[in-house]
Amino acid sequence: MLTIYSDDHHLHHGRCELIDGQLMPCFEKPERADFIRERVLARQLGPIEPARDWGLAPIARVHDQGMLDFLQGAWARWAALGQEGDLLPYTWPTRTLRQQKPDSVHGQFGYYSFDAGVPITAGTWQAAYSSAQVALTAQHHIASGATSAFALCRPPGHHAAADLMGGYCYLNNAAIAAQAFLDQGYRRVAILDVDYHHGNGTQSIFYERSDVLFVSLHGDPAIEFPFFLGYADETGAGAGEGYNLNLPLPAGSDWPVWSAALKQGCQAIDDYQPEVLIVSLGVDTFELDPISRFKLTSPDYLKMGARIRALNLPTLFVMEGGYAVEAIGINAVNVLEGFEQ
Ligand code: Q9C
Ligand code: ZN
Repeated sequence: MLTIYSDDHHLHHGRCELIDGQLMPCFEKPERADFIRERVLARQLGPIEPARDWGLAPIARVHDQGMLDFLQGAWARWAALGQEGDLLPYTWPTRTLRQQKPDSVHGQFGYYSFDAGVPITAGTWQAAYSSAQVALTAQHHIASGATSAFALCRPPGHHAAADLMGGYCYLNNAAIAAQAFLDQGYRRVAILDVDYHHGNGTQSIFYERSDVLFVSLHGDPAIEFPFFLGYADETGAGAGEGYNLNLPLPAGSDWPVWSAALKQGCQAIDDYQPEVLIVSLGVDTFELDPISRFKLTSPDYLKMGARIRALNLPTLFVMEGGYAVEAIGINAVNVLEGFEQ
């Protein structure tokens, strides 16, 4: 399988996030993609090619121009104020507050984010832009006839909505790729999100549309991030009614529980008869993941890949989460190897 990769992800390295009342080093760090790349090489999965530059237009097909302008320009505005530490949002326009964009960089960051897990550093825009180009380059290979491709994206994307960043995500790589397929003439795209966390951004982008089926397996939002979306009764709206399937699972879910939900999700995808499948590939379902509560083992990821292959669809894998860095390469590449066998 072909892997698309850009070194630009190193340009994004946030310092800290707030967890359990403590400032901790960011879990979403450059080593994640480095370990995956090393595993792709070690297992001889296939060639690794650089991203091509498809410009901003395919990104702007999904994201709000105001948010893109903010993300692109935020660091320069912050640095012009004499600041050097990471830019982090800390106030949001929630209930009782006005839903309008303020003038200041902090006010605008709150306007375009839903949590504090999105540090902006000097290189964040370039890294996020290149991550989207990685997804678009892999998308191009599939549209050109490849049956599979791996977009080794970092930073991840599935929590990012059209005009909101959050959950370590800035640009929604999977959604940008899905929209690119549609803009190139595809009529039905399925997205299977296997990251431990609900893909709230992806869901929201396509919630009222029938041309993208979104299926997500994730920790029950009643007890898990992102808390405010991802429940089973979210089935789509308007023209999108029936094209959103959430499969929330309890803490402690292991392969028997998880794979039963995968079977249900795959049935829905099969029924939809898509022309292409995008897998939002998070491996934070791993038993040793430091911020998650599922119990998948490394061999389980081989079975996951095999089950996805049985859908018999051209398949674009887009990297999302996974924070047990020593195992992230093994687990992510196991999915790809399980798919190929
Ligand atoms: N105490 C992705 O996997 N915060 N994002 C968790 C745990 C947010 C995860 C805090 C987790 C976001 C792409
Ligand atoms: Zn996740």
